Amino acid sequence: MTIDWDRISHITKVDPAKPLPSDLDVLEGTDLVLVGGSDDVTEANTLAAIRSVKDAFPSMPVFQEPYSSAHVSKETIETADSVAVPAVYNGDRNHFVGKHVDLFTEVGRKPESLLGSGLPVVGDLIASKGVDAISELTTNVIGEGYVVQHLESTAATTSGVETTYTSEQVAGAALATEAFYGFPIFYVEYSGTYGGPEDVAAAARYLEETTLLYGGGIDSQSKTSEILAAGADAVVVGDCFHDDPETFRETIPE
Ligand code: 1GP
Repeated sequence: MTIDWDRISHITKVDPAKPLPSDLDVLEGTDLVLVGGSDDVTEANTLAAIRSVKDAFPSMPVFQEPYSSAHVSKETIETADSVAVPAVYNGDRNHFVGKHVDLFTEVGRKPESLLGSGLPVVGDLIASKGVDAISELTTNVIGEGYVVQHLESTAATTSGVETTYTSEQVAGAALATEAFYGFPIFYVEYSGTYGGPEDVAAAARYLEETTLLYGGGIDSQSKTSEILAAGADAVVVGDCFHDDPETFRETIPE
């Protein structure tokens, strides 16, 4: 599925470890669903959440956002429209390099039986289906440049974030994303609290090709509007989707 980012201004973050609201119709006004959380996520609950959303809204773009290669399988890659993997600029090394190498190592894993056989490095998939199968899979895996700006969040703890960035540094990370790393998404993450428009405005100055997302504490239409007016392409709404579907409806832009 090709995503037309110009048509996407509201994204729902569905935590696969939390129960879904009884009525999924609440998702009607959202433009894209990201399936991911920071606690108790598994490959199985991720797949179940992706399928529930796809069953209710077959044309809804659904991305998986894993925090470990253990959440990613051939099935999740094939069921989700994309697998968006966070690269946390202000996190520890594991969250900018380590987990990514783990993930791609997993995808192209060399089977035990071929070790030491003198054969070139081949993975399970290459062995069974050829190199094209690997490139098909990796096409659906994209990077998201992240800055995690709320130190009290689980996202900060799990990604080894000890200091937040100044708006100037956020702008620098945005520029690095656009001009150097080439991730298609830059994400200002305030998970659990509202961070206001400052970082978004700082980042937006440098982003032309890159999609700018903001998430954290969005619980009203005025917050959505403030963030979009500051230059974000879309807001990401998480907590209130699970906790308060009525408030969630109010976050959808008109
Ligand atoms: C979390 O950015 C998202 O990853 C959304 O944040 O849960 O605070 O809405 P909230």
